[in-house]
Amino acid sequence: MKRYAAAVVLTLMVSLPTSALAHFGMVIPDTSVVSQKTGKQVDLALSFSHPFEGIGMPLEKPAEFSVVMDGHTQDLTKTLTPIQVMGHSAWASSYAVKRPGVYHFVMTPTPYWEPAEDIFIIHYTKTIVPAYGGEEGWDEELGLKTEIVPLTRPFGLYAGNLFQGVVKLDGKVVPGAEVEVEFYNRDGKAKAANDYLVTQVVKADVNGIFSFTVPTDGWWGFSALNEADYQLEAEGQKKGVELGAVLWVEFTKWQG
Ligand SMILES: [Cu+2]
Repeated sequence: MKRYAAAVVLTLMVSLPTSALAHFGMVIPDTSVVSQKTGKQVDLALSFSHPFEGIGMPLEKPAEFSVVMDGHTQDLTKTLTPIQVMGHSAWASSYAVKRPGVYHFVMTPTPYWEPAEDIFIIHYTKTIVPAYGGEEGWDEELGLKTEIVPLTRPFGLYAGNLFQGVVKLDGKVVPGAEVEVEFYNRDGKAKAANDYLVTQVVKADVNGIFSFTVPTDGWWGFSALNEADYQLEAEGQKKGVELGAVLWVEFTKWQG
């Protein structure tokens, strides 16, 4: 019996893809740019998922969901309604954009207890949507606990563009920060020839700056991971907390 159990554990370890560990907070709007053509309404889906593999996890109602424009924050937490994303509980919000500008949508989830990794996970997740030609403020730092501040304008991007950002934790740059990158494989058409191709990894330089060339069109998530300087309690014990700074960016196919 014992040998059988050991064999089962070994099999699980061997077959568990490395990517099974790459969770991503997700904030995905139905349009990456608001214009007269799209109309003023932006519908957003908030989830906690494995975006390439299409495997969902339950997302409790976020502690906060807000939109920041030109330094002003508007709390949208009350607008959240339950939906399903990848077969798990997720949240929807809707926002009417009335003025030109750059709108930063930010989700602060409640801590997610992950027994498989023996840690809590909190992914501060944002996406940045410009409206009616507005462009000021795309590089704004919001002052989140941890945050990717874009160095490349995070909209109006082509597939094949280089994307750069700065990883910040408590307002300070994080030299050598690890950034996981994953494609939102919404229609499931993308296939990974091996597990390393599900989640790609880059490291920030000494100034906390990371660079990634995006190979194809669609939504791409960048997730900078750091360990919190505090612990939370689970199963009667103090446990570590993984803080993720996640940014979702859409890249568009070249036309012509
Ligand atoms: Cu997971």
